Amino acid sequence: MCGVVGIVGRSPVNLAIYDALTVLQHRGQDAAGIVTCDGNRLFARKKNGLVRDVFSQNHMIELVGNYGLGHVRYPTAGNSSSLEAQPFYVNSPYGICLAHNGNLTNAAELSNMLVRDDRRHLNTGSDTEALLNVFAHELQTVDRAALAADDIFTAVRAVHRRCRGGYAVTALIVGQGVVGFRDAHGIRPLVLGRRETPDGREHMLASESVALDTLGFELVRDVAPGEAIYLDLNGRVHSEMCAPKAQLNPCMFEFVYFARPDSIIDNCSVYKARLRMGEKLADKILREYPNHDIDVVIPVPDTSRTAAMQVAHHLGVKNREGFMKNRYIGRTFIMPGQALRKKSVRRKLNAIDLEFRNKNVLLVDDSVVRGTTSQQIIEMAREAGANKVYFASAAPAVRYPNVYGIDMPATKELIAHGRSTEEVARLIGADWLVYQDLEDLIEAVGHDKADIECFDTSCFSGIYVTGDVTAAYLNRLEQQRADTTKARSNRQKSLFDDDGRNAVEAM
Ligand code: PIN
Repeated sequence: MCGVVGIVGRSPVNLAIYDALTVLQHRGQDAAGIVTCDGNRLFARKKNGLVRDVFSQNHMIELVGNYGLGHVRYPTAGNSSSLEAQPFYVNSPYGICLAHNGNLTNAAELSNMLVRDDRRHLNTGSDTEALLNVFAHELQTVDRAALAADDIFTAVRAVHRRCRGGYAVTALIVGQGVVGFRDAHGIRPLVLGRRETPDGREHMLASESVALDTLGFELVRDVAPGEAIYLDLNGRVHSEMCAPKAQLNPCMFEFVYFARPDSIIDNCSVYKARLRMGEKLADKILREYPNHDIDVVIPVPDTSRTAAMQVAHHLGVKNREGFMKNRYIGRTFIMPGQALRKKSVRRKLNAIDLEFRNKNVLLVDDSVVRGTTSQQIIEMAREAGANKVYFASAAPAVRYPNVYGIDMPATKELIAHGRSTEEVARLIGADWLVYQDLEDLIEAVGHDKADIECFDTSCFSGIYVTGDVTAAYLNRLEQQRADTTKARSNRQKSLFDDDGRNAVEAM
């Protein structure tokens, strides 16, 4: 997962983009980048690391210009080199930069075609570079110095024809403005906002509405699936539907875990959706265990707190904080000659024994992916003196790989793949385990807005809304993910290993 932002302002946009990236930091902690444009010159800074570490005062001073883009990266298979930090740039035509959240499922075929037929040069294995080159190639056919909105929309139409998968994109065209578009299934989120300034109206495109709130932009609306928005340098907004048969299928995992609870995605409050997930989960617990003996509900920090609160309320039992998170956890130093330390939840979380001693506790987490966190948490609860330890997941069992931009482990590492709920409960050491039902999750999220008819629920259901995900593609992905896991564990063997709050690790 990644976060994107694009702003056309009336004064320098560097600080606004920086602030937006810090608010979107939860969407990716691997690399950050900003590109700004002043007249015909582009200014850029991008590097691996957190936003606060990538940009110094000096870098910020150099990012001049009234329009620009920003990106935070969450590494997906094979792109954690700083060469692949975004935004990407091509000098022809016009000078185009592009930042992308998502994953193209036909990146390999697309890259071959770009090199073989379109004579484009690709320098990395990144699908973002492929997407940018498709966009640039299509704009190349325009035979005039200044682009019209229609020229841009024609190029976006071609992008939708050629690219498959989930993508939310912001692009900057030198001398023209900023363009944003979302794939025809609306899998990845993108919102449009505006604010009035003494110098005139400014517009912003961002992955999540929380970035707009923080900067004093009002949320205008979500970019529709298949729609393109072009923000020109005179403060005008042009928009057009660029994909036939577009239909909204937002990614369910945004609501379950990734998005900030204070964001509104496709007109649905993430916070409210998580409250309803808690209510539905409580109903299921009552159905399956009408005579339960739970004394206390304890969330696994942080995401699950909202759902856990409602689980407790609906069960009519106490809701307590039982685990404290170390907010300042830093690197894991591995000294020469020492054995590699197992990544441990204990470095991050500490149990408040009093809340567990002699009690039957229900632990609530947003999801169970590998099951390693759940297993360690349950062990900690028992060591803290819990009598019985039950576990509830606000999401259904994760059994299939995500191909639309969420970096999940290889299928065989998903604890629920090919296993029943009872088998998973046994493996993680729970007295019993309850997963949210998929229909309940869909109702919990779809509640606010009747026109979200469908979701991308692939990692729970194995159904891929783009219809192009073949067994061969999944096999290739499995291989890549297994290689990435291997490469990561080799990286950990190096002397200094960055161990910040990393979503990859959390998954
Ligand atoms: C982490 C949210 N959440 C915790 C991410 C762990 C699955 N994991 C998904 C649970 S946070 S595991 O609250 O945002 O920090 O099942 O793969 O071990």
